[in-house]
Amino acid sequence: MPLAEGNSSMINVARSDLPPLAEYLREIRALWKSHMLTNNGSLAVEFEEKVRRRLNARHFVLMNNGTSAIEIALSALGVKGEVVTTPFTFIATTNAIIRTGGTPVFADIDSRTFNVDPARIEEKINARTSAILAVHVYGNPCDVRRLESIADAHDIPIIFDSAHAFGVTVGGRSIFAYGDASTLSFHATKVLNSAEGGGVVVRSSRVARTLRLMRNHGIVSEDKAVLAGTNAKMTEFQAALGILNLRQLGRSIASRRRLSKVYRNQLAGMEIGFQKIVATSYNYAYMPVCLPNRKSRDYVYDDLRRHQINARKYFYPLTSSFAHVRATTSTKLDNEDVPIARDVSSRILCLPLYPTLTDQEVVGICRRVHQVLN
Ligand code: T4K
Repeated sequence: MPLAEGNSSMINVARSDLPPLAEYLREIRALWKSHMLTNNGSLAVEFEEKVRRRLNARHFVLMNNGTSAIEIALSALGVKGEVVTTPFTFIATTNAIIRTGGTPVFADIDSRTFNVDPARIEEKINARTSAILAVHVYGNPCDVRRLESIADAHDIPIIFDSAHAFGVTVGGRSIFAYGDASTLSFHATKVLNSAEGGGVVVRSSRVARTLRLMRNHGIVSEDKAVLAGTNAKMTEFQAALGILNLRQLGRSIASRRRLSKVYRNQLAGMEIGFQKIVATSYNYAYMPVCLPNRKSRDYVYDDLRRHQINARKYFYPLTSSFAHVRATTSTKLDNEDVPIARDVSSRILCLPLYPTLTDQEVVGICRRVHQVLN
């Protein structure tokens, strides 16, 4: 049975924003003259500067995706050894630590914000700790001040995986004003997308220089490379998409805000928990809900699937439970150590949320949830 009348197509958890095709063609037309498609072309430079200004950041280094951004940020900050982090995240966060030679050490999360709990982070810090890597889960800001002061007290860098958090502010300030580095993703499923893309915000000019070098093999001139970098450059086609999507971002977030409100109103009174949003200005990146238990979460997930609605269990399972992650951890890892993350992960479900979703579709999704739970 199609959910909304006249719309029998699949409803996915996300749907990429796209600008009008004619606008995109106009934006990329010059490429057919220049034939310069990548290697820090003019559209990439323009997109980088537009993002920097939008985030009010001192430095922003544009890259090819959010995963490279974390890996390169960790390398540029010289992170080696144990990295205290959250298991309630997309696997990219944890893999980036492992791929750069680090060892993830997992700290539990806060049951209301779903972000890593600073008190639990502090317990995990020891002489081998080289950094903190926290995630603004679903774009909801971490306790940035407390995490910064813990990092300062132990003289270690703090990196925020801000893949979900474009444009978010906390305490009236951009969340990108905090930390030694904040990484971004412009993946197709993100609030701001360039199909694939990402980058790193930093305050230090020295680190920004290193990031730029690392993004292009450490090349400084035709006959000189100075460090073992990689290729993390964005193409002109992606940058063009990013520029145009950035232009319509305000409208896109306004639609997300409206739809989130419809969800909250429709689901009110049910046995459903919502994330406690602590942002001053939020981007409504996801619509996570906590069902009463794992069984009901799975029932709702399966029922929605049968009705062509692809909600997603972000983030289940915890990254700490994957075998390749367990194999790298120095601490004897067991999810016993992160009981809140384990509980939230077993009950979480991200419902569809994207600007072109309609109010009627949201009402229909909530009606299904209601039917399953009652
Ligand atoms: N840190 C965090 C906290 C992250 O969440 C992520 C990525 C990263 C770091 C790494 O950033 P990137 O290296 O990816 O830039 C998706 C995304 O691929 C991933 O970017 C995202 N987090 C993660 C939470 O979700 P999947 O495997 O669930 O994606 P997929 O292909 O199932 O797509 C989900 C839905 O989105 C589809 O049902 C339809 C829609 N969609 C998908 C694509 C690919 C579109 O509308 N357009 C598209 O082009 O991982």
